[in-house]
Amino acid sequence: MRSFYLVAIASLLVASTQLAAADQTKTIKSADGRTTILTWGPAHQPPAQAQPDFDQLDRDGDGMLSLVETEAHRLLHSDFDYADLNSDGQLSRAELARWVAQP
Ligand SMILES: [Ca+2]
Ligand SMILES: [Ca+2]
Repeated sequence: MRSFYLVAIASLLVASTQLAAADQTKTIKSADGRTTILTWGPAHQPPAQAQPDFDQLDRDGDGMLSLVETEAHRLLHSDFDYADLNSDGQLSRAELARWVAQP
């Protein structure tokens, strides 16, 4: 009997967790025919990516980061042209530090 209660409580916990994590939607129709759809739920945040480690990314050890070397850090790679302040096709430590310090 005790195990039945434990299973029941565990099932309720799982169900309530799934309910809390799901987005909820409510449709409201006004008298003038307009429709408003409200959606709420937990904020969707992209997974955080660690700060780029210059020495780890600099695979050939030449002291600069090429576009190919930044492929390991998706955000830096997509922002490469912006981070490459002097547009020489390479990121120096100073350019990377400046990019990391950007808000
Ligand atoms: Ca390099
Ligand atoms: Ca550069």
